[in-house]
Amino acid sequence: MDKLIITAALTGAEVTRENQPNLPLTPDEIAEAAYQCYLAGASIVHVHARDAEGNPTQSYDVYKEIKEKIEAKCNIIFQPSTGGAVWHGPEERLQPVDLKPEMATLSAGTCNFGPDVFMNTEEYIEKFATKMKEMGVKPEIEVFERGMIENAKKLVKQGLVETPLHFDFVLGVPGACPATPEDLLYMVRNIPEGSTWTVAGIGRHELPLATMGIILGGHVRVGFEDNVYYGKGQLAQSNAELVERVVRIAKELGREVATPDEARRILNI
Ligand code: KMH
Ligand code: ZN
Repeated sequence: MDKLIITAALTGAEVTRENQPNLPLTPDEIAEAAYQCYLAGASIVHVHARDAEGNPTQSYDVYKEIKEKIEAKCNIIFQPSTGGAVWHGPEERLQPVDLKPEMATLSAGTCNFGPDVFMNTEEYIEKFATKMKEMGVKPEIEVFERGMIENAKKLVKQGLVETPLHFDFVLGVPGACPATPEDLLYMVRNIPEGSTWTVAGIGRHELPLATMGIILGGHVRVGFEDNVYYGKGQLAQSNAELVERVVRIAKELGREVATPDEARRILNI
């Protein structure tokens, strides 16, 4: 079994300081949170930028500042979001890909997202994949519903993404696929052979699905984007605290944790 890649999803687009007082928002805060997660054992950092008011932005300049600040501290893999917030348009969302990051997210279909719709038409998906291919960016294929795996397979047939694919199963978003163990197994059984995958359970599902990911040979994403709690009614102190817990569980279960360079080798980047 490969070593465990832990992704820290630090900020997201939906979480606010009201939900989580220690949410990193500014480039300095995001870079410091990334560094603390790196020290804790994360090898990828999934980044959503915020503007000066703390609102989600897909601004090239803000992502550039964050990327440079993280790179000045450590060699964690920088993975910007191209999902942004539900109201961002496709051109806006694609901006961080111009930074030629090692990875970026590629959402593989449309779904309900709480009261909203997270729009990823066939046209968007192909456009995003094409741009990432042009820029040499490894896509992490975000799967919120089972059919999105088929959309990813179509991209392979079209030559728009290279194999082996890397998936992130985001399970438990209200309005999309639930986060039961059966749901995760169903996803894992339907991806192309040789693919790698990570799992991000939303809210209280984060820890049980992370544990499943460790056992099944997948990888794990945790962080305030997905879950702001450490336990029922108890807010986590930091993103790093959530990473540290995954590292402890992995050790107890006999799974070693990957460094960023080991993660690069596992993901072929
Ligand atoms: N904020 C969600 C609507 C991604 O980062 O690629 C989309 C999202 C996915 O978070
Ligand atoms: Zn995200």
